Amino acid sequence: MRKVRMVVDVLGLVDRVTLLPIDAADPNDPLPQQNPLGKYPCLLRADGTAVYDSSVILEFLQLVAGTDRLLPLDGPQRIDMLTRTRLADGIIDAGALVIYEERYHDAAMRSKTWLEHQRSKIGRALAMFEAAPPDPRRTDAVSIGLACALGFLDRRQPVAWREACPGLVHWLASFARNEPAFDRTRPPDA
Ligand SMILES: N[C@@H](CCC(=O)N[C@@H](CS)C(=O)NCC(=O)O)C(=O)O
Repeated sequence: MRKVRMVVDVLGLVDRVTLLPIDAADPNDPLPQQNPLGKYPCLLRADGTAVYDSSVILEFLQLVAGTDRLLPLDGPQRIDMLTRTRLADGIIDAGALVIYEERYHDAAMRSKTWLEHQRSKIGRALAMFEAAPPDPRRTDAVSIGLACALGFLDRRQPVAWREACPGLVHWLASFARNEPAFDRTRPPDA
């Protein structure tokens, strides 16, 4: 997942992390043995133990890098930032449910109500970020999470967000100018 690749990049850990391909559709893929939920990203430590999900991996990588520059280790700001990181992650989670519904159900079997339910979550979360975007000059857990969520929406198109959120269009362009790790971690098909 791009968020973890960005965290690895901005914390200067590229030489210490090996990316392994996964195939979620392959029953012999080792991922479900590492993370019983069968979800990625999943980080394997040197001793073979697994760390997931992406937010926990971010905290682990901060510890490894000996910094708190992406997320404060304590204090009220930590709670605000964690909440906003979950809001950004939730955009991807709801977007993935839209995509899975469209991928795994024929058109006649799809639930319009379910799709609308998930799209409304994305819409409300985007509206909240549109009203109060992070500082695009700062790279932290929230801005990384939001940039990756918007990149995901651009790539997979579960909703058309750009027309509805001109402020976030501008925010993403500014953030990408300030943080080159965003472009460096662009998926090959994006
Ligand atoms: N909130 C989790 C989301 C993880 C997630 O849903 N990953 C997707 C890929 S983006 C996945 O593993 N999908 C396969 C599946 O759910 O079986 C995180 O941030 O790590």
